[in-house]
Amino acid sequence: MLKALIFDVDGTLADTEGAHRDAFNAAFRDAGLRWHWSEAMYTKLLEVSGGKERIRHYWQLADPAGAAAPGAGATVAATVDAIHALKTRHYDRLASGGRLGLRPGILRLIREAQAARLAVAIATTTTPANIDALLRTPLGSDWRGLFRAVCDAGTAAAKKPAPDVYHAALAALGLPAADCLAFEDSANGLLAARAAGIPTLVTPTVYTRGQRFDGALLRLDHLGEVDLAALRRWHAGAPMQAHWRRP
Ligand code: XBP
Ligand code: MG
Repeated sequence: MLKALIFDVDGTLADTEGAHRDAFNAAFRDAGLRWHWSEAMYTKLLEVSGGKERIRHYWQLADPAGAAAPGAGATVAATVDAIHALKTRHYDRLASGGRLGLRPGILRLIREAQAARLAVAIATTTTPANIDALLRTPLGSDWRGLFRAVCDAGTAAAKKPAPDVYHAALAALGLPAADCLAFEDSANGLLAARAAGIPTLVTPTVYTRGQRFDGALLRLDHLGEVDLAALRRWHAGAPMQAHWRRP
């Protein structure tokens, strides 16, 4: 029986990757780097989960010698950490204050789950700071109270597609995978949830819609809010169709 909904954050709760991309590019400018991630490049780089991992991956591609010995006595890890800290500050500016609204249907689904006494949890690759920047306005400063468990980059070292963060969520919920439903936007997220045995529903974004979602329970444009056309059809006697499309 369904007892919990487990949500990914970036791309699922909200369409955030455009803001992440802007934050990365602002950090590169602050750091005096001539790096710039276009939408097309970022779409490819998103195959690497984790902002720090993504920076390091790009650096090795763009400047192998520099990525091996950054110079001035700095280590690669310290340089990546410094760039990522700049990026996180920019992301907070871009995501806070409700600038990135929740995706269609998310708030409704969370409220309905609460009313039906289902547990709701988060399993994400991103940082606690980024989750707070995104949710503190649309869900309120006490947003953590809505979730039975919040598992993030601080919970599991191994990033998606590793299942670690979903295993942590199942342990925190005290539920078997079969009693849960995961919501994801990316192939890495689907692979992670499926590796943990959790039935998964995907709602891709413009950054992930070209990826493969084999094994998804259902692929949806979004989690649905009826629109006027649907209401008109319903008023004319048609059954109320959610915006749900079989893969
Ligand atoms: C998506 C990610 C994150 C974000 C950037 O996380 O892979 O790395 O792209 O955030 P999710 P950080 O699992 O929520 O889809 O820079 O904090 O990693
Ligand atoms: Mg995601």
